[in-house]
Amino acid sequence: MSAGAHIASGKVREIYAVDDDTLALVASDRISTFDVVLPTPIPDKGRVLTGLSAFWFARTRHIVPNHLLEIRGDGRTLICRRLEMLPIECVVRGYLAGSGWKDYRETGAVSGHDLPAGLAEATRLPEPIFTPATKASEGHDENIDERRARALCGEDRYLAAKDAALALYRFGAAHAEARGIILADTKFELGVASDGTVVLADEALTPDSSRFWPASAYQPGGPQPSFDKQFVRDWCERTGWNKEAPGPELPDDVVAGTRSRYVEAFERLTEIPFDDYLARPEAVL
Ligand code: Q0N
Repeated sequence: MSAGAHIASGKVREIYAVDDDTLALVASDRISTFDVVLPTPIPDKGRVLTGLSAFWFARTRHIVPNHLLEIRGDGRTLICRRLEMLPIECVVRGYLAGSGWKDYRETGAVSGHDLPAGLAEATRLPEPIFTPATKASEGHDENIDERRARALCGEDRYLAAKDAALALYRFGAAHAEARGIILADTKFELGVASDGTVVLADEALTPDSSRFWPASAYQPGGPQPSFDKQFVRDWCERTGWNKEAPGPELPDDVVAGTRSRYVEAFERLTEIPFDDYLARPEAVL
């Protein structure tokens, strides 16, 4: 790896400094479910997420510039431009799920968006909504209203981030829907370049930053199966695990089944054989 200081760790990714202006984002094969990182890796999961992110970065630069400079030959490392990060998570929801569904059920609104009464879980919203959240260093992000988000970012940066996030979601959701995948919601992180431009950072439109649902199973009125993680979740449920760390070791068939779901998401969305990506990661650019 490009030697350099370790800047940040997520549950499943690491960021290193390459130089003052440049970072290396490295995606591991770790998987988390029910908020716990499992002890068994899913081979190539980090490459699937890295390849998908790079694919979207290459195809959305007309919407908003992004931090990607280069994809490494290992398929799991993105070399990125260093930015001043905005202090909010830019979440866009096209469907009522997760904390959006929870907030709606409790209050009738999500991040200050009053929604029609009587919506069922997993309903498609009339229009996608921007539901910014705080960046919690531990525990769960909290949805915040537009006033708080604007105060945290500054007016101009907030509006640029909101417009970019909504346009990126619409682009990704339309692309995915045409390939049988519902992009229920997604989280973007944006930053500001030295010239003041708002720039897309982090990973984008991956199964780790989004809810991917198989369109073939879509049935509003309850929770939807996750395209990538349902197989792992179902197996974990059957073991009777209490969902506290440490999680269970996964058997080989669950590892293989989960890997093939990640690879299927990659191939459906990119229309590139995953083996071509492994041989030549720049194939997604
Ligand atoms: C940055 N994060 C949080 C681990 C990583 N381009 C950038 N410039 C400056 N800082 C960052 C980026 C990027 N990307 C982003 N920390 C620093 C991202 N976390 C999320 C969880 O996993």
